[in-house]
Amino acid sequence: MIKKVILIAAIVWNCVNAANVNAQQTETAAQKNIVLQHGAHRIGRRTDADMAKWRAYGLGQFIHWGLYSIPAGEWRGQTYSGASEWIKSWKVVSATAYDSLIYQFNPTKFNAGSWAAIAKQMGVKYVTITTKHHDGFCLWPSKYTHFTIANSPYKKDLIGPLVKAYERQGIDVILYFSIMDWHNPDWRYDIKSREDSIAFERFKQFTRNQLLELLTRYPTAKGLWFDGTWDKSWVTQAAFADSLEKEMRAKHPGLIIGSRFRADEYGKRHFDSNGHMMGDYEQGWERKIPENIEDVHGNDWDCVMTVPENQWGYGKVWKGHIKTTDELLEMLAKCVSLDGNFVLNFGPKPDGSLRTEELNLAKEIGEWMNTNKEAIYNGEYASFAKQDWGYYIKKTGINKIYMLVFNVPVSGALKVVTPPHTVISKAYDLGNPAQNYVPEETGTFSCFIHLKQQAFKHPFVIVLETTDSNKNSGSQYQKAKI
Ligand code: FHN
Repeated sequence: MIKKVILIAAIVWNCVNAANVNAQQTETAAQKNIVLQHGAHRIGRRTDADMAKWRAYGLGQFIHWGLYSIPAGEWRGQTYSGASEWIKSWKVVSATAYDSLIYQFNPTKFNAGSWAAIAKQMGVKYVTITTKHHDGFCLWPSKYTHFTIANSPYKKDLIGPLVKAYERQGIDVILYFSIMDWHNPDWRYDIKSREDSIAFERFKQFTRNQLLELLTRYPTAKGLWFDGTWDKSWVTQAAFADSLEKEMRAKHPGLIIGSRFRADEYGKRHFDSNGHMMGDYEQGWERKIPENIEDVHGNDWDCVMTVPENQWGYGKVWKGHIKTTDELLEMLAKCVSLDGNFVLNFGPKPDGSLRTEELNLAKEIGEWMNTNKEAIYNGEYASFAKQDWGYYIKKTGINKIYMLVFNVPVSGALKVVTPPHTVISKAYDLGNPAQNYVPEETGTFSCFIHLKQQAFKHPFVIVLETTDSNKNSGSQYQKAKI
């Protein structure tokens, strides 16, 4: 039965993933005016300091760690495709066999300080850690279930040391929590009988207890990152989820919660039946990035990304295309240029060490960030017409525009079209400020920046210092009369 339910959940998950959440918004944005008790409680962005800090992060790290790191995508000598953290839902593994992995989980090489130092060197400003994934195994010693780290050979809390170590490095912590819980006998995919309903009521209380427990134990965490909220059982709990959200926010002022937590009374997730985003930022950008600023509808958002195609927990074999450092940097640049954050996933091994590929990526991203972080932190959408060479990022309060260059044209000439009344007063390399460029004017509000070399090993950043001007389109540049 449990297997069947898990399988259905897996199918639903795939469908949910396939559907573009953003399209959902466009559909509902016909500005209906449905009276909702449990829809969005705020229209537009949050304006407080906690959210401003979140918005400025730029780069984040995701950590998926749990029992699934032991089989790591393999069972009885066979390798399976699909995300390794979903192995319990596959036909090949029995629930008992999976849950018994708790007796093997002993991450003796785990060192919170060294994970945090790696993240710091990478330039990460926030980390999202799985406290409990869909399998229900808790990395903290929860009072409300035996299925926790306390009953593994390791015995000790993992979340506490991680929170401390990351915060010591100046990195904010967000706690990931899956509502869907394959271990809890009271969890249901759907509620079809009175028994289901009674069991699910118990499950709701269990969920509430665990969430309040997390906020009590780790009061410095900045937010909760919800997952596994697509099941029919949960999307019909609008009143309960809304009241729980209010309770959590009252307990933890400033708490940041994304759009995945709850549905409105019509079962709409992320965006309510009037098309307004629920929660503090849009969580629909999983392994995809918006194309343009219209796609984000003025909302805060972050993109969570895997290194291989779809693998969050540790998998012994990474199949398919493995993203390179430069590809990931381009994703980071694109996200920040469209007012979002970029969060890269890591799947630690069961012994607590990190795989070499991830260590190398962290190192290389960190090296690039070391030179170019000024263009990423606090970065915003720049209102400059997009060009094929890369992305513009601006910063509020200073007259600087950053050109993040990923594709150098064979001509070596980077086209820049400025918004009217913006003039470039200075242009130079962020990594080498002595390297100045004199833009060649090609129109009233356009120019070429001529690069001085043709070959580049890595993406780079050119800074444009700008001033306002009254320059108008008179003189030599005139529109064709057609
Ligand atoms: O099913 C999970 C998946 O395993 C992973 O945790 C990702 C991370 O965003 N979230 C779910 C799918 O949306």
